[in-house]
Amino acid sequence: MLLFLFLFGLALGAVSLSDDPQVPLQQGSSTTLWYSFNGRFYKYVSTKMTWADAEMHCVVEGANLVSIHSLEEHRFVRTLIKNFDRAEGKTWIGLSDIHKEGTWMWSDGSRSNFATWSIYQPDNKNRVEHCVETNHSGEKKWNDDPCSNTFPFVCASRTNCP
Ligand SMILES: [Ca+2]
Ligand SMILES: [Ca+2]
Repeated sequence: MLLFLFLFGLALGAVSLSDDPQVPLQQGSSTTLWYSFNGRFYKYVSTKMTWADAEMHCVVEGANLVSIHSLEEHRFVRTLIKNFDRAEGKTWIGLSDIHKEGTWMWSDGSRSNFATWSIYQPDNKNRVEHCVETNHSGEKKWNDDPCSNTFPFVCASRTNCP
């Protein structure tokens, strides 16, 4: 298993991401670099897309929009984004309630067992907010937004085990 992950990492050209936001990451073309964290691989894409187009972009590369399952993973994703976007702008993640209002699902099919919403969110404003961005407001947490908005996004490989 470890050998597999190692080879998988090599195949993706994965590099380690420092947890320290002050330490610059090894940077390069965001279309080729994947970063590893706890056995999964993550990529920031700076091109602004709708939530669905962002998801399809990730799927073509064998991934999905990122699912986040712990505070540590949330911090890792925030650091990854910050490394490419110093302004820490709004960025799509893989959470949505587009299938059923108020029922939050990750696009990679993983269980929704963690959330870090900004205050007063999710609010389903004007009843049209079904897709989730991170780096909302000063808190840099999550907010539901119209899926047709265009933001940069983070892809991640799927989890291997249920
Ligand atoms: Ca909604
Ligand atoms: Ca909202």
